[in-house]
Amino acid sequence: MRLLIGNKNYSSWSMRPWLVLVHFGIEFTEEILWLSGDGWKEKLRERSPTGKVPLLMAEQLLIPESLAIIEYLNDRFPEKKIWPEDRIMRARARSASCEIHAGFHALRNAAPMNIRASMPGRVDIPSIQADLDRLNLLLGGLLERSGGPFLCGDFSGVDAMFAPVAMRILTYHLPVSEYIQNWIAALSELPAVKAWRAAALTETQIVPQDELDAN
Ligand SMILES: N[C@@H](CCC(=O)N[C@@H](CS)C(=O)NCC(=O)O)C(=O)O
Repeated sequence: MRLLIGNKNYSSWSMRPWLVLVHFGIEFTEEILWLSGDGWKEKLRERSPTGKVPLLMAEQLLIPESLAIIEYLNDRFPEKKIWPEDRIMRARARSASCEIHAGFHALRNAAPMNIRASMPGRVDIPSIQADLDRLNLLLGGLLERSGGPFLCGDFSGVDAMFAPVAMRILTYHLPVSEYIQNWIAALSELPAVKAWRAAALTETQIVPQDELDAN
């Protein structure tokens, strides 16, 4: 099984299935396709049917889309319990995962993932306030119900789906509730998250469209 990903510093979508694979101890080979430099878009289109990463290659399948990859891993490795065991909790986890996959556009556009950067005050908070409010309500609700430390108790697919949001909160010092701050603290201690961030910090490539100060 191979996972094609983008730069660990920037590629928020790649981070999600990678965390699931690493955290749940599923063997795979990772391959990075840098999202900058001459002809990177063409190279990506040659490899990925959607022209995007992440892309999982497994059992003669090409599986694009982060959430679909996580669902495939859940089907193939049911013993790993990638989603919460409790059916009600699982429904909440999947619903929240779909919400971040399809929404939070203002937050995602205004605050691109850029792990190695520190840019407090660089994001116009009023322009993303509605997304921050929804985030506080959604994640706060999950954490309150589950009792934490992760969104549904133990680390699961929904934490992986929101992990890049945590990276954005850290980079731009976005104001969030204490519930979310505690969740980020727990997430930051997770070996898979530490490994991803450590690798991101070694990268030197620049993706200008994800650098707020380059725009
Ligand atoms: N909905 C997709 C989004 C994938 C995506 O947009 N990936 C970005 C990198 S983080 C990409 O490949 N961008 C290249 C491009 O848009 O040309 C998913 O969930 O995997």
